[in-house]
Order: sequence, then C-alpha cells, then structure tokens
Amino acid sequence: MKRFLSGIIVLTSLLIAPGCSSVTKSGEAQVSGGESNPTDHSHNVSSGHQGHSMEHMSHEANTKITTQAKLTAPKNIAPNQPVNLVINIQDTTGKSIDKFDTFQEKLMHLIVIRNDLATYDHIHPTYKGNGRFEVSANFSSPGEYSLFSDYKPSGKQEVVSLMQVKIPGSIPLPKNLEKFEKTKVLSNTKVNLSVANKNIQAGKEVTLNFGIKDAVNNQPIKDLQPYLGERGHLVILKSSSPLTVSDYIHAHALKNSSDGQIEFVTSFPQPGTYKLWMQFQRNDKVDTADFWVNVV
Ligand SMILES: [Cu+2]
Repeated sequence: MKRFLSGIIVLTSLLIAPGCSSVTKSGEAQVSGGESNPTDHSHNVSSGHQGHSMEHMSHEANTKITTQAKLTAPKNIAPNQPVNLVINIQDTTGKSIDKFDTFQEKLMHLIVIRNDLATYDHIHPTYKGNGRFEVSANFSSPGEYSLFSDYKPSGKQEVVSLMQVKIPGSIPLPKNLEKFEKTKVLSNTKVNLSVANKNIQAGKEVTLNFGIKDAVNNQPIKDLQPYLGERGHLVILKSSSPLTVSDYIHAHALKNSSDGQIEFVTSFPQPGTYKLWMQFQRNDKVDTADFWVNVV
C-alpha cells in the first residue's frame, strides 16, 4: 500500500556500485512512502541489482550507502505546469553533503517517469550549494511518478536515489497500441531497435543496437552529435508496481560504433516487460526513442 503523508519521511535502502546503486527518499506532502518495511525494501533493491552487471557486483561487498535524497515538493501539484522541486542530498545522519563530482557533464541527472512507464523526462537539477539541488519539473498528467536521481558524492561511487510524487486527478487511458514495435520515426529521424538474440534472456549480457537513419532518404545518418559526452544515453525500466531502484538501469553507449548506429551492452536482471528510452542528439536537438521489450 502506498501512503501519502504530509510530514517528511525518509526511507533508506542500500547498495552502491559504480554506475548504479541505490537509495532513499522522502518528501513532504504528495510524496509517497513506497514500501514502509525497510527490510523488504532493501531486499527488493539487492535482488534486482544482481543482474545489473558483473562489474558492479564485485564492489558490493564492501560498500555501504552513505547518502539519502530528500525531496521537497509543493503540496498540491497540478498537471502540466512547471513546478519547483528541491532535492537535498544528505548523509545518513541528515548532514548535507556538499561536494559532488561531474559525470556525463552534469552534477545530477534526474529521470522522471510515470509509474506505468508512459512518460519520461530527463532533466538536470541545478546545484545551489550545501547539498541542495533545484529543478523545474513538469508532470504532464495525473498519476504516480518515480524520480530517479543519479549523482556522485565527491570521490565516491555513483548513487541512485528514488523519490516518488503523486499528481492528483484522473489518470489517462494507457496508449499501448505501439507496444513492441521496433521502429520509431521522430521528426526527420528513423530509429530501429535490433537485438542479436531472438529472445532476450534475463541475467545475460545483451547488445542492443539502435540503427539511426534519415527518415527522408533512409540512409544511415553521419551527423550524430555527442549528447552529454556520449553517442547516446539509454535508460531502461522494468514495468513493476511499485517501481524500485532495482528496476532502473542506465546503460552507456559503446564508443566505437559505426555511422548511424548507437549500441549498448547491458543485461536485464529479471524476466518481465521493460521500457527503453534511448536519447541522442542530431541538428542540436535531443530526441528520445522509446521501445518496449520482453525479457524471458
Ligand atoms: Cu542527465
């Protein structure tokens, strides 16, 4: 059960590893508590984490979560209008952490997803000092949202903290008609997802290849621009209720793919339905191509 509280709550669950890790959260009114049992919560995190990547695994034994994110949001958020969010990063005693390392060109990456995975936003909060980040967000429709904040306390490993926000109102009908299509056309660019194996298997490394063609002449494009320092960025979420940090995967593009291709090597921790959002830049504009995949 979700609870909606008017006080501040902090849930913590742990795990860290380079490139992924976990959590905490809290918030004021409209911020939901997620699981209220800390034991269950950390179990979810660690079980989902296992398949994340072998490299990450090796670091788990000697790492401990030392940070938490506290979200402050206005009490009643209306859909589809800018809202200011404040995220405070603290150590487990509540003391602000004030130094962060830049990675992928930013101090914090914030992925905002409606819990049914229908909407996606990738924004970059501004650091105001003393552990405080601020950002203007826009929740397009009523519903429950998960906010995955990705940051790197100075000299430490990357941490992902999960926060949740509820936007009151009636939830729009899902638009699932395009589910599982492998080609998306975004203005003048066509993106095609291909996977080497017929079935994607949980826990196995898989290469996801995104072919990027010009929608007009159908030729592989040669004018891909780096986005946040890489060929592309891929965020993957497992369709789950509730969403937890273990459902979140942020994959990094391979460096040396040929023209018109953006490739990622990753693994899906568990069988299920996942949504992928692949972002890339062309003509100084960032586009997001989304796909659903089934993992067996
Ligand atoms: Cu980012």
